Amino acid sequence: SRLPALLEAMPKAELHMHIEGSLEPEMIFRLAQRNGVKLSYASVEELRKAYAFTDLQSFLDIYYAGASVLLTEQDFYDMARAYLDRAVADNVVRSEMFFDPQTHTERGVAMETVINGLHRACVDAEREQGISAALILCFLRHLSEDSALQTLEAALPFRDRFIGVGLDSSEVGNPPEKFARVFARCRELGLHLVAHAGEEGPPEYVWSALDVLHVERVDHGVQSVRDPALMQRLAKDRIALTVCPLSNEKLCVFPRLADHNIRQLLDAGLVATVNSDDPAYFGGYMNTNFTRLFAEAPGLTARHAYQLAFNSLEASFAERADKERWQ
Ligand code: ES4
Ligand code: ZN
Repeated sequence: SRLPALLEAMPKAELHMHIEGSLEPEMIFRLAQRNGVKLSYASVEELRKAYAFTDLQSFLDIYYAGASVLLTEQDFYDMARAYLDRAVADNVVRSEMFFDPQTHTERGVAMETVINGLHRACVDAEREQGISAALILCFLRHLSEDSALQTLEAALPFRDRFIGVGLDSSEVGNPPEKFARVFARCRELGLHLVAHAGEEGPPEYVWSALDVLHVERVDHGVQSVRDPALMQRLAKDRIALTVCPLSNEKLCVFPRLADHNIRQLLDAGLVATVNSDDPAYFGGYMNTNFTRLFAEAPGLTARHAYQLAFNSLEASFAERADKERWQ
């Protein structure tokens, strides 16, 4: 049987996607019009032409501009329902979606608007389409730890509507230890902990995500191959890496998809997974990440495909009974 058909049909979990990164240019323009928000791009085509990134920061500038059209609870609901529809089509049975409250609260949108819209989309998609969906609140690492602590306080009335916290945005110069206190507080609260580390940043940032923040998974983590002792640690503790192939290509973390190191990670016994990161910006959703990776990166086999899907379910924060049902 054909490998692409297997990749598409496998039940899988998505563990690393930013819901604001699922806003397609068409929806950005539709919401801008609905809300009377002025965009600095004249058309969908002009906006899409700006999606030529050289590094993480060049992407983030455009990503935050796109998110500025989100104002009402219905906007957040519509965005998340559109993504979850798309995930179901790719046989995603579980999705853990990142959201960036500070991107919205800094513009005057209430925390409750953000969380209620996203949560209602998760509940409705679960009921109508059977996908299991959960939310992970991310702190923006280019902002201060005090801002992160205030964000956590503002989100605590909705503690039952997110399962964990993460750390995203500009990595280099903003190491995990900058957020030691807020992560310690989240740990006391029993929240799951993840952080972006080793996307553009050095292996030292992966070490401090593990040893200072006590994260359960590392988002990206692909720079870990530069440190053999770190590779051993990740393998020994079965810390999952949520790898995003098309993202890494678009942000020039690897020159070409063919140069991606995910096979090296898998063959070293690490719990690597495949994810879409910001699918509207990076050229595709889950199945496109799988099919392009397997078409272009050398040496990936059906065994690797099975391992990646298995890893994604294993590394998810879903209930054990759900995991056993999916595997
Ligand atoms: C992100 Cl690819 C990536 N890296 C760090 N932060 C992000 N936020 C949205 N996408
Ligand atoms: Zn990410």
